Amino acid sequence: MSLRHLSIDELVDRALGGDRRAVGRLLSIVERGGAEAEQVETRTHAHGTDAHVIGITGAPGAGKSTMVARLVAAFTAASRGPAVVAVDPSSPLTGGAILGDRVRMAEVDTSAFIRSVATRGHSGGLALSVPGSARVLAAAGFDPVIIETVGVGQVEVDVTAAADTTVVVVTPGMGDAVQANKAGLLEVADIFVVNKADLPGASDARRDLELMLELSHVTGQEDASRRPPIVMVDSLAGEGIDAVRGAIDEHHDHLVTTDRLVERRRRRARYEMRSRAALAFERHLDDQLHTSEVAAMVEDVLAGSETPSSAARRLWQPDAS
Ligand SMILES: Nc1nc2c(ncn2[C@@H]2O[C@H](COP(=O)(O)OP(=O)(O)OP(=O)(O)O)[C@@H](O)[C@H]2O)c(=O)[nH]1
Ligand SMILES: [Mg+2]
Repeated sequence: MSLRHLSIDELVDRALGGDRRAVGRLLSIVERGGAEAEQVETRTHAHGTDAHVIGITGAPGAGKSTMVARLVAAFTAASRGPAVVAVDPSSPLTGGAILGDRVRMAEVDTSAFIRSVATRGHSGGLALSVPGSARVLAAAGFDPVIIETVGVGQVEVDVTAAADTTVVVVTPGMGDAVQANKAGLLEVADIFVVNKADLPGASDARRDLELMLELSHVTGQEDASRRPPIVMVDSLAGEGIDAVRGAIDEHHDHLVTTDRLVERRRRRARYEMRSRAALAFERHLDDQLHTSEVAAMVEDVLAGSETPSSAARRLWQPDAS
């Protein structure tokens, strides 16, 4: 039966009841954004707020998907089981290679819900749609919700800001740990994974991370009461996956017992509100740029009768003189 004729309210009712196809449709709506996405949000945001949102990030090819496939299998289904949102820079459209190529779907807990979102063709909206998608999945009863993103650039850091627990994956060789540091991933990491620990140089990667953590400890991390653990993993063989799971659970307990979970979610809400307001304002500005008023301001700036700064101020504060 097709779900196309259903209203958003009906889709939400079905999704909350565990209908996976309805969940899929809602995710498509959230990914498109706009008024319908907001309607979905209104109906779902109060549900599933207990779900643990886990961000997994790292360089392209670090083995994130392979590890996530293993992790999904390791998470015993508490309710409807885990869900994954994979932000996939390489897939042309959704439905590209999602989980690691060598860990076959058959090995993965079939109760998991896997969603791939392509970054290609997205401009800024992705960082906003991913937290929304995570909320839909949580509302539908999936727990934990795992978000996989490539750890380069601002969008990815934005997306990891949507997580309760952030796992940063590095690999032996090529100064991965140093790169992670440069990309600002050291501060956001709650747990480090040295994946591909079967390859030479794994202990060097571990030592690099320890050194950098030592240094950043001096300059001060967000949560000084806790040093992020470093877990050695071979995702192909499935070694170390239980330890990653253990570290994730330990971090969740830490957040709960120290009241940091609510503080993190407060910060997240603030951040998401800011991102949404900024995007809406950018769109508003872009529309403005095509009006005759702005064309006249451009001429004034060119003629030297108005400075760019004062013209800009008139753009965002049209009522100010
Ligand atoms: N030797 C070894 N290879 C691994 C391990 N984990 C993953 N790989 C391989 O590394 C390659 C990349 O794995 P993916 O899981 O697709 O990596 P990814 O980080 O998800 O890649 P992107 O999503 O494209 O950034 C694949 O060929 C994997 O088989 C590991 O623990 N050891
Ligand atoms: Mg991947």
